[in-house]
Amino acid sequence: MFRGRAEKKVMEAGYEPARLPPGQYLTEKWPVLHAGAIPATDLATWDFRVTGEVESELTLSWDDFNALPRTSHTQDIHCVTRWSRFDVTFEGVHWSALEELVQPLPSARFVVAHAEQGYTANVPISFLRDPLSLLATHADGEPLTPEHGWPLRLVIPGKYFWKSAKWLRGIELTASDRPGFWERYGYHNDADPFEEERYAF
Ligand SMILES: Nc1nc2c(c(=O)[nH]1)N[C@H]1C(S)=C(S)[C@@H](COP(=O)(O)O)O[C@H]1N2
Ligand SMILES: [Mo]
Repeated sequence: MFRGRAEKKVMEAGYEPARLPPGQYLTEKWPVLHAGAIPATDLATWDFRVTGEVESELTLSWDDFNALPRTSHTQDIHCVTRWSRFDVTFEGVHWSALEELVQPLPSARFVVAHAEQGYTANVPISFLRDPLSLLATHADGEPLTPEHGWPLRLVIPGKYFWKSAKWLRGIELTASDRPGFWERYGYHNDADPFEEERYAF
């Protein structure tokens, strides 16, 4: 069976070649990618909001957020610019802890993640409920660095990494799907790396 150079490298590193989505290459380093500048964050004024199709909207301070139950898990990340990194361990709060507090309405079917400076990303609510999703404060055992989204980033499994908003400030539940920042620029709404859903056209 033909294997390209990227797959060969994955095998040489001791992984199943099928673990690498088509058109991607494996990187050991963790590249930094975002639009705009790294925001300056003051934890004293930072807050996190859950809004939209919920029984009760919620605003949490940094201390409130860190009092929520925590979990961690390991997964692969895939950027649409073609790098993939395997086995990144994220630690933070799972959406289920927030869902209990806000109680989504039956109309809540989609999510808009809101980050600093107006960055947004949209997913169906099922991706937030996925056991591998996370509102992450740590990666690989350390607090997130500013360039990787400190103090809080979203981690959405099974999608290109642009859905995983860095510098996350809120989750909005919506009844209908609303394209986020990259989706409005022509990136694919569904963004499944194994289907190579890179661009909408
Ligand atoms: N707030 C914000 N989050 C963002 C982005 C961005 O521009 N702004 N870029 C996305 C893209 S395209 C990728 S690949 C990942 C990169 O995360 P990293 O820099 O931690 O690797 O962040 C995503 N989250
Ligand atoms: Mo990306």
